[in-house]
Amino acid sequence: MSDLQFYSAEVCPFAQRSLLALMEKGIEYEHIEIDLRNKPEWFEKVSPYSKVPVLKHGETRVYESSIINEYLEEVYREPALLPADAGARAQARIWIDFDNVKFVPAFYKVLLADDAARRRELAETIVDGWRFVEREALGSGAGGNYWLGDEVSLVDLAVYPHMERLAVLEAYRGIALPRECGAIRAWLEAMGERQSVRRTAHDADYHVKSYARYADGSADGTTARDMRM
Ligand SMILES: N[C@@H](CCC(=O)N[C@@H](CS)C(=O)NCC(=O)O)C(=O)O
Repeated sequence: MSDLQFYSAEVCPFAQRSLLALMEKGIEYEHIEIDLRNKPEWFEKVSPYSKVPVLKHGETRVYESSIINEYLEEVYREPALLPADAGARAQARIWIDFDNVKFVPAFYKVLLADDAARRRELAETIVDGWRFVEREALGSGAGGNYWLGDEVSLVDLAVYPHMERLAVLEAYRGIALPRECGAIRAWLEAMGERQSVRRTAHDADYHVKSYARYADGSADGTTARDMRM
């Protein structure tokens, strides 16, 4: 039995980020699936924020998907998912931060917002963010299939899960990737071919159904509460 336990939920894009890292590194782990609508009582002890993902490694407990991925990167060095050069590593972390701070909150808030003006403002933030990525990252002419070039990295694994869920934004809020974002589309295709993504991905219908309660305002979980703030 593995000394790594991973607490996950199939619907969760944050858990998917860390599943992708576990799979890309070929790490063996015990998968514990949590029903987020009906969390077991013991889960409060495992997860201080009452959220997935959580990783337990012997006596060590790590939560927050980006931090779990950094932990995996430090403990399981091969294959490396961050560049060796400190400057390039810093740039990778800037992109992960961009996703966490700019894109992901806007994704949830635009679904939860009931005010039309606020939705328009958040839609603009999302589309501007995509144009920024197209200009400064994927379409910047650096080359390679992935965010940082030829090798998949923690940036790809952090950003991909919410991008897999683009149909949710389109279905509920009419927000679509602009036509000129061809490099983002090519990146999504390249990601879709990876084994790790194939093993964790779901189709548009699944995602659209999963976010119905965000879009109709009835979501009452910890994530919805946090994102409403
Ligand atoms: N910032 C956290 C977010 C994790 C998160 O929001 N997980 C959701 C599922 S996608 C969750 O467990 N929510 C519990 C709830 O809504 O009650 C991370 O990156 O790990």
